Amino acid sequence: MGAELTRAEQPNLPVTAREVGADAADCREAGASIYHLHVRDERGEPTMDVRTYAAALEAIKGSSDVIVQFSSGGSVHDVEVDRIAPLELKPEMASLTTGTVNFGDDVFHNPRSLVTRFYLRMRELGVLPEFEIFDSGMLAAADRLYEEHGDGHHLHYDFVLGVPGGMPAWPDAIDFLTGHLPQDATWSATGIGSANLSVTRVAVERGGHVRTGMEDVRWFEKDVPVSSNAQLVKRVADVAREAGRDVATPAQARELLGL
Ligand code: KMH
Ligand code: ZN
Repeated sequence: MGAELTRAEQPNLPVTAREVGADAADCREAGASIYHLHVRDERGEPTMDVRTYAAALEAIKGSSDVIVQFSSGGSVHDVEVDRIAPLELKPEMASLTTGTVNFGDDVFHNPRSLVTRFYLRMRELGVLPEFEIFDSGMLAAADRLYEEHGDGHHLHYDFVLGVPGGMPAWPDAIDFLTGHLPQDATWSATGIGSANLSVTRVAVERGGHVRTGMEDVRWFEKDVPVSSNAQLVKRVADVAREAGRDVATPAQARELLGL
């Protein structure tokens, strides 16, 4: 998942601020309420450059009312000092992975000192973390972080299932993880790659929320490449409506998240 995808692999990936702003508006139209954001430089390479984040943020705010969630994970090659820097722009939310995990042949480094530092800075700046849970131990780590440093903010989690090295998209994984959530927490699930649709269905059935996007999914179905983020968002909205649920507006999502 994440910033590792290049435009060479996915020609429709939004790269410039203008493209990102237009993409956010399309996703909002399709039913998204939160926009998880990684940015890329003019060559399409992942970056944590603050000015690039600022330009993207401005473009999104100009085009829609979605909640903007910066990535604090960046790519597996980004270092701590760069990953924390964009938080100074005070997005409403930022992702926060609470432990280290193998990421295919790479390692996504999140030692406890980094996680604590990112968390404290987020709270100082009024940024709501979304705890990114790639494996069950990260849930316990998030609990400990909140016990030690929490200030009463709403707790929101995203279960990322199917990263090679993380928790697989086992059908019972969501039940296991949600069984260990604090009361009143909200959660979403993300199915990586071929697990995208099955994880979406389980999350919707269990009353959770869903995250999707081209950074996590390259194939819409067998031999059919994903054409846009909005295409994936629409599929989630369709699954929700078929199950008798509707999608939240950004205003409703802000209320749920205590923003
Ligand atoms: N690209 C991954 C190493 C996040 O945005 O916080 C991390 C990732 C999670 O995508
Ligand atoms: Zn990400």
